[in-house]
Amino acid sequence: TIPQTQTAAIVPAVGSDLEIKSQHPVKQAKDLKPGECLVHISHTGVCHTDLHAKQGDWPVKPMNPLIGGHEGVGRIVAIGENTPNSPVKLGDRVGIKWMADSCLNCEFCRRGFEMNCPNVKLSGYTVDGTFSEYVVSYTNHVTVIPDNLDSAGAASILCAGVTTYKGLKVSNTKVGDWVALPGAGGGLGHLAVQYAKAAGLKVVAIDTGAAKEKMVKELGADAWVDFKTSKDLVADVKAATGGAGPHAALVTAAHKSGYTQAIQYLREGGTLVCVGMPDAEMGANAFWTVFKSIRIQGSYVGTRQDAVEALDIAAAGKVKVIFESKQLKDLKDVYEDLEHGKIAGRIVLEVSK
Ligand code: 8ID
Ligand code: ZN
Repeated sequence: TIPQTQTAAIVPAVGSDLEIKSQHPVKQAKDLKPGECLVHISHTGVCHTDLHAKQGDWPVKPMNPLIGGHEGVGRIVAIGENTPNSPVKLGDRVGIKWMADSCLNCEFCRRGFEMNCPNVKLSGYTVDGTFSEYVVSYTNHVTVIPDNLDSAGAASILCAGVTTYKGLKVSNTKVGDWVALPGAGGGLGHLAVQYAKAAGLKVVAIDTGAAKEKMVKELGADAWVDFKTSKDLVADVKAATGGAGPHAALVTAAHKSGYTQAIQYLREGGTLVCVGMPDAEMGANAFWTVFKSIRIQGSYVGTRQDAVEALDIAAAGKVKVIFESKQLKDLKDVYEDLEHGKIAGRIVLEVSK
């Protein structure tokens, strides 16, 4: 049975403090529209994007009041009446990603740019997200979780995993190439390290602090550069790759400094994949971008298919989310730690049993 109320973490207004409400209403089965499903969330990851949403520091503003969260896993407990050809059924264990829904019929959806659909719904941004026990989602876009992947471990694949997997797909690299990963010790970055190794790439991990260094080395990074202690980061990254610089850089740093140096250390003909989203200029010099034939490529989450593939690779044991478990009520502290770069890997919240 579906309760009338639930616990949810709510941002009442842009930039204001988070409130944990225990009496938040649950949308009942009879009120679901066709194509909607109600998911009972067991686990959700916390992404730096959720912090951007809480702070309202992006040029595209979130709705408020807002329930954030877009790395959720749970069971479908209801499906809207008159939902045609639902690809999922009651009881299925599914994931909710940033892209909660898209029309599937416009030019962008047809071309595999679902995230750019003019009618896209963004979980935890333009529709309520996974920081609540029950969330309304959409049958066409929820992702079935492979049986041999546990929910806590699967959650962060839905954003951090999909996004870095897709970013590497568009990085124009092949087996044996070097990729630099500024932000390697964070939620996205530590999965980028693993997807890159699974793809046969050599990795220069760039981040700061002993905990992140230890983690990325254990995950297979071939070289490490600490961006805070390095005296000449560009020289150190080039040296790590035998002098010529990496073939690609996938930037998941949430600060523009992660971008500025990438153009400088990239190898001629290299690709800069932009994933981290500070609202800032990234400082690409026109002369060097041309002179070195650099390609600059934005990469925004991934499609439904990218989500299936990213989960399959995790289910095959090639990629594992490194996370610490916390509760929904701890979300405030998690945001603080994220803001100060204190989290190596991810935090995954246990929302319900
Ligand atoms: O679709 C997308 N493109 C997408 C999807 C999901 C998230 C983009 N994002 C964005 C988020 O909105 C955020 O801006 O990617 C960024 C990173 O998200 P995250 O991995 O969830 O954040 P984190 O766990 O805080 O990791 C960021 C890491 O960057 C390091 C920090 O130390 C931290 O470990 N870092 C920073 I800040 N500046 C750096 C620098 N100059 C740096 N590492 C290397 N060099
Ligand atoms: Zn995210």
